[in-house]
Amino acid sequence: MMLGVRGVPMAHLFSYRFTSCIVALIAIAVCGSTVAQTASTAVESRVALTTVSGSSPLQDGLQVQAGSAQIRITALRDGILRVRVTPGASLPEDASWAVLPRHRGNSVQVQATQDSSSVGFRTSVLDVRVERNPLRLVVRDLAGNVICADAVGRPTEFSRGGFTVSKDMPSGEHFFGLGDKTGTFDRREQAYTLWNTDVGPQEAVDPLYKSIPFFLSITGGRSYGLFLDNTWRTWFDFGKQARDAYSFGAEGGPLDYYIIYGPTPKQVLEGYIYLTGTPPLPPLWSLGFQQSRYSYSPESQVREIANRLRADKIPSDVLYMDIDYQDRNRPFTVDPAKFPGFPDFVADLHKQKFHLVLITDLHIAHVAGQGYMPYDTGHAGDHFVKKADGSEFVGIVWPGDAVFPDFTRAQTRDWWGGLYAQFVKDGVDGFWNDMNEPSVFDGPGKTMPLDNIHRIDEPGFAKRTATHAEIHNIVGMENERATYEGLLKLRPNERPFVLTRATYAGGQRYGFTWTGDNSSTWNHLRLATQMLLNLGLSGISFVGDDIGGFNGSPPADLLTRWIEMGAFNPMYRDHTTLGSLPQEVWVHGPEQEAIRRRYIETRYRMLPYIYTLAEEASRTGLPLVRPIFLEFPEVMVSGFDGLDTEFLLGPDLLVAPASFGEMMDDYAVSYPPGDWFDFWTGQRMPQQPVGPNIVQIANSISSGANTKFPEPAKIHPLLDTLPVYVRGGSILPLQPVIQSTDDTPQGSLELRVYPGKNCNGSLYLDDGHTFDYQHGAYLRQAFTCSAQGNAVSVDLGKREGSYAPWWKTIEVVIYDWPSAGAAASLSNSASALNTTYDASQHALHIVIPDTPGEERLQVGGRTP
Ligand code: MIG
Repeated sequence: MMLGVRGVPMAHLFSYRFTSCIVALIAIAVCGSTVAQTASTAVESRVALTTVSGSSPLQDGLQVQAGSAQIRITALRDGILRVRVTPGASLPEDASWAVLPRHRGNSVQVQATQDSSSVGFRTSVLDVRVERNPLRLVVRDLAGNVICADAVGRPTEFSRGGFTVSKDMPSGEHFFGLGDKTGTFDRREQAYTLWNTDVGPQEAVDPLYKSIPFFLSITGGRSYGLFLDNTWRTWFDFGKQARDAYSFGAEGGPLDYYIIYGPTPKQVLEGYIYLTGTPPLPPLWSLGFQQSRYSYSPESQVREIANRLRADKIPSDVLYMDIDYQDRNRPFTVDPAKFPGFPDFVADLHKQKFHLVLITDLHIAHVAGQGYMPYDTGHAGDHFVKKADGSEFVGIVWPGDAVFPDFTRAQTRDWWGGLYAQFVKDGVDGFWNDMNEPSVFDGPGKTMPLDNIHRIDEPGFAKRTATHAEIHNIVGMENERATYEGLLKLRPNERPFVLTRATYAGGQRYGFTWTGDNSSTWNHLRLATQMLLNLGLSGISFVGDDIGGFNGSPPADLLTRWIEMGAFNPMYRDHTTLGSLPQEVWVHGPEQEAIRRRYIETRYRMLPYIYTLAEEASRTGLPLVRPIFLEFPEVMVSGFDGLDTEFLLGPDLLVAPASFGEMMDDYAVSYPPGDWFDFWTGQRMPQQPVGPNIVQIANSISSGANTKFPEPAKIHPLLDTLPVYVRGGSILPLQPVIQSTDDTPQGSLELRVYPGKNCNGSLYLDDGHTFDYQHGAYLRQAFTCSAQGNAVSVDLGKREGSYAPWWKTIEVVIYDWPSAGAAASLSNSASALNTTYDASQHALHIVIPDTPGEERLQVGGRTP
């Protein structure tokens, strides 16, 4: 067998030509005329890895021979294994678009093990064995629990240039991740294809815009992650075909995967982020409310929207302009008739404290000799993707005939980044990279031909050409990267804001993504939650969905509910399609608008908490919206209940909408372990059973016991209330309402203290848009609280960093306070403090002077 690029069998590079004929495993020659030219390299038999024929220990792992095939298993960290398998003699090129080079090169020493039936090694947390016959890779923890094991009777197999790997799937195993797929939250019993695709509003369509070949597996109290670092068309089948095994594979490219051990889901995610990187800290304004539509145009319409947002006192930060601001849909132009005096217009928006985001699609209009700079310079610099015959590939998209930058070349990304110079000069704040699957209206499968030629010219990679089949899934990510890096160059001390539709594993390093073209239906609102959660579990923290739905026009109640939900999502953007009804906050009249305004105001009140989460994400990669099991892994031990509508914003806020928002039925909230308080009323929620879980029911049935499970308290759905709860033991920083993040809040910083176990909170602040925080210009402070007898004390930690706060006073609000009686004092001063009591909220308010040093607030008299 002859190997082509990156160890890919040559046959595969042409295999797309065979899609219309049935390819027999060995007898490829039945497939018709194109075979002749490849037959000399294509006749390739199936290779299955069935028995170990030799092995040699490595400092950091193990190399195994299985006939002609090789397996190399190495430990990057004690809990992260890399598994590379090749059907031939040598491993493919060791390069990756996803994994950070400095971490891919990491290794730990292992201790070799072997016995008559297996050969393997141990790290400080894992026991790795390759069973000799039949060959199976089995990974256990040191207590002997199987973490991840090749499926019995289903050997790893190469055929037709691709491969299939199968793993055992215990009955209690659940799967998450793979980005924002439609369908259920848990991926079990579903199968998915990863192939970036521009698709419409269907509810269960697959594949979608992104390819993130990483999933998180949870079985009871143990979890691990598996990341298949392969950019080709890949697939995952979590027990749809087989009852007791899951499998994954690709149609080409290297078999190169990572097993990331937990045992908690958070540890798995931390390991995946270690491999693929953290997101940048976004500008604060990008966490404000964003108003978009396809398309606000001309200029007067954008101004009307801006004026109305301010007149109606809808706090808001961002306006978007979609493709119609452009001249004949040509990227990097502005239609001079619709937007005369563009820089003045941008300056006016800034005066109103708005930030402007422009769409800039990757398809460059194919217009030679018309003075269209992006085409002229791109063509002169040879920056466009080629057809197999070497000529510039032209496909039809919005501008008509278009060409496509070859983002796998560093110099092309540089050139692309430079295209933003004029917009940056005009003061445009952020950019939106759409259509980058890439979408090509007249191309096969609505993209470009798979034998189109990309050129890889990138540190860490061999300089070579690659087919579109190999590069397709990373076009979106490299497009966003080119934009991000270009903006950094143009404005070195401004944090770029980039929003992309398509991406690959590691795409979090360059900015935001959204879930694409959803619809204005209740089901799409429901779907959004699991899609955002799974994106977060796939390493992408900064995510959003089109609030109100893209396709169609939402009825009043649906838009209101969606705006309520969006207040608790990372990105908060109202967006809709061409020709739909107006979808701004004020449509449907003042009553609906009042509810919506209250949620947007709440969002702005919560910004200190949300921004603190954003900064945490930039260091850890932890998502802002989290499934309950991420913070409370113990809930998975008693059996996953399929809950897919509740979620946490950070560690402390539980959002609990009805499963089906259009239904009027009362419903029960499942509270995670511990105490919970109503965010709106301050009431402590009665300790209540979470509803019988399946294990409990099964036990009671099998024991013949006539157990009566206590009825959980029910919530009656009300349009103006989205149920939100706060963890007892949290301290939330809030601020007064502002109309834009450009405003300085007036008044006190508010610290809401909810006494309880493990009571803590923190606050991060900086100027919100530059990189000065990297040189000390930030503010960080940690808080704890404790309750002893009838007293509560709140400890404010020593403040870190040199950034000056906007507040002079801090209003501490202690919840769960039973009556007005209280005596409060600060450890650094002898005088008693005034307190006020809010009986309806059971909350005691105490205003203290701002203090950068350590300080303890002591409050006594907590008697019923
Ligand atoms: O084919 O730019 O998902 O958000 O408004 C439609 C117009 C192209 C698709 C994006 C959508 C955007 C729209 N775009």
